[in-house]
Amino acid sequence: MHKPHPDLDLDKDPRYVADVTGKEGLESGIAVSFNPATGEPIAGVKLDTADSYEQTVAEAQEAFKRWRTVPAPVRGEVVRNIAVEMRRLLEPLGELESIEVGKIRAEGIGEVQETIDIADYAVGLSRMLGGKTVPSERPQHRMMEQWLPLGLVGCITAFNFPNAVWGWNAMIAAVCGDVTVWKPSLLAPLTAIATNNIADRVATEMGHPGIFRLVIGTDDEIGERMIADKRFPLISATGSCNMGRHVGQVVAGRLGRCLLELGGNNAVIVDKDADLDLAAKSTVFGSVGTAGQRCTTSRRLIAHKDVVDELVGSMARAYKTIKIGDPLEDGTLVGPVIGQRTVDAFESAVEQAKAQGGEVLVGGKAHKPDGLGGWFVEPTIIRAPANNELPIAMDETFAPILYVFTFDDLDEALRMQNSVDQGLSSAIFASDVRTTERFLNVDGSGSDCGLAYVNLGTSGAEIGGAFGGEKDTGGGREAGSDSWKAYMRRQTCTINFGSELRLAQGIRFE
Ligand code: UN1
Repeated sequence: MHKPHPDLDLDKDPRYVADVTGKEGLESGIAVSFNPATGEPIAGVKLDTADSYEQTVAEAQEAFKRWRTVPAPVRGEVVRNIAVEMRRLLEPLGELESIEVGKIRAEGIGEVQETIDIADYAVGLSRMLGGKTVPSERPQHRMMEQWLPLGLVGCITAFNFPNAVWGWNAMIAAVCGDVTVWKPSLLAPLTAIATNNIADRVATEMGHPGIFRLVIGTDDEIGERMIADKRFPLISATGSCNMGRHVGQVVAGRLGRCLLELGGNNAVIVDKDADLDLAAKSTVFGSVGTAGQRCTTSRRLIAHKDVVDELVGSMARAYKTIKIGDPLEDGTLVGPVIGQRTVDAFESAVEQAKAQGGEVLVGGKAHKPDGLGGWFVEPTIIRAPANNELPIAMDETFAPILYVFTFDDLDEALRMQNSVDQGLSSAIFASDVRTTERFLNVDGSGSDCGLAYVNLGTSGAEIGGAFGGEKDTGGGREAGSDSWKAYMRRQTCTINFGSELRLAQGIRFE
């Protein structure tokens, strides 16, 4: 049986169910979290019901009325202490992620670091949530914008970033004066409970209980209720494009606001003058990191015909040395995928690619590391036929498959890169500034993605820049730049400090 790290206080949480067999269905009111490396149950969590959801949201509304009156820099002080506590618990929390979603240790810890980074960022932001003063056309008038707390933020997260994506939302929302109600993935509820409890405990000790709330349940029971609930002016949702399309429609139907961070189908272009060693190393991390389960994973490699063989050859050699196995063991670079459904999707994509003329250069099979009964696949490289037609590559398969295409002319490479429905992340490796500037062209004719990297891979964004993508990726921006504005309500204020009625547009009404 799993012994939760004592500092995480998981077993003190009333939702935590230590003894589970793994056979409990959701109808039992318990979601069982499985270790994807072993396939064994870790523990269960009690699901919310319609009644407990209602109570949580009602309490969150009360907490919001108090929290919004706290000055923003004082709210920042709460977030600062959350970051201190996250630093203390960095390792146990990162390891819990490894156990629950199969991230290798460095990536589990790296994810918690991302939450610490966003918390630090939010602390600074708490003193910078300013509006601007705009010149008025009328004498003795002042016009200005102010930013006000928005209310309850419904935060829906996926299994693959079970800590940081909440952090991007909750830390910014907190300094903005909002209350976050988090609906985590049922594949990673333990990380969610541990994470949320840290934030809630720190805030409560500082006299601000109830700013960070959790609702745990199925999409049908809790997710649908939340997205349709007018008490959430903002729903921030991360997940598949299909999920986002539905969330977007429901929230738009009640004229709420959505922040969507959906699928990616990210390409790396490698030109003939690129530093191939750098391109190879970066693309290996981009495609096999997190077992290919990042929205930013490199899924397509578009390489110049003069360098494709050398590049893919060195990547294939590197792939063969990658240790697949226990994510907590030293030296492992690829842990499990999240479950059997992912193994099935992986196998189906490989079969389709072969049927479409793709050639499997390395990998291509499900995998069983010694002594581990969980869900693993081999990192895979598949080369598209010479005509570059490989329809399966237009889909995002959430697994470590990299499809290789070849180009001769940069415009052709850009066309290929932009030809997918999603628009999250993109990268180019090249040495000629004319090539890289063509890729970043401010006229918009280069990469059509929300993230564009030069001489680095598609994944691994740092905090501070706005994160998100265009087209079917949903258009939302989180984690940096002016993304805080999504969590606030803008008010344009006009003040007449004279004693005459002056109408805009020069209208006289006498
Ligand atoms: C995700 O996969 O949903 O840029 C987020 C990255 C990470 C975030 C990924 N910082 O790869």
